[in-house]
Amino acid sequence: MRAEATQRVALVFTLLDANGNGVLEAEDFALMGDRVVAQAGASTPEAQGRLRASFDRYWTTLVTELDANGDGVISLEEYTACVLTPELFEATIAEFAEALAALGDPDGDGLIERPLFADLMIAIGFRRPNIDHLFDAFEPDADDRIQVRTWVEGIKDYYDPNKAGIPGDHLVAAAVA
Ligand SMILES: [Ca+2]
Ligand SMILES: [Ca+2]
Repeated sequence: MRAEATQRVALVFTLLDANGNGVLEAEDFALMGDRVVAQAGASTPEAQGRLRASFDRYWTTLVTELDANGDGVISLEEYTACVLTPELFEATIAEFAEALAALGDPDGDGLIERPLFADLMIAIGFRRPNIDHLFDAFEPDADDRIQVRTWVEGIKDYYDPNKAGIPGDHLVAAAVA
C-alpha cells in the first residue's frame, strides 16, 4: 500500500464524518447526500436519487465489510482497513464515482465546467484551492471543462491503494496546507 493512499483515505474519513462525531454512521451519508444534492439543482431527480443511493450503498458496504468490533459505526481505524481489501469496494466506489460525476454534467454533453465541479467538491468538504489544483491536473480544455470520464477515473484512482502521484493527491496536499 502507498503512503499517499493512506493519507487520501484518512482525509475522506474526516469529510465523510459529516456530523463530526468522530465515527461514520448512516446519518453521515444522508447528510452528505443532502449537501451534494443541494448543489445539483440543474440535475434530474433521477440523477439526484442515484447519488443518494450511491451514498447509501457506500455506507452499507462499509458497515458490512469493516465494522470489526460490531458496534454499528465505523471508526477511523476500521475505515482505513478498506485499503487492505480494495476489491470489496471497487463496485461501490465505481457507482459513487459515476453518480457524482453525472451531477457535474446535468446537460449530458460529457463535459464538466469548473464552477459546478467546485460546488460539488466543496459540498463534500474539500477546500477550494485544492479543488482548483485537482481540476487543473485533470487538464481542462480551452473552455475550462473536463471530461466526465476523467473525473470518474480520478475518483477511482483516489481510492486505489496502489496509486501515487495522481491528480487526487492534490486534495490531500491542500488539506495539510
Ligand atoms: Ca459521524
Ligand atoms: Ca465499529
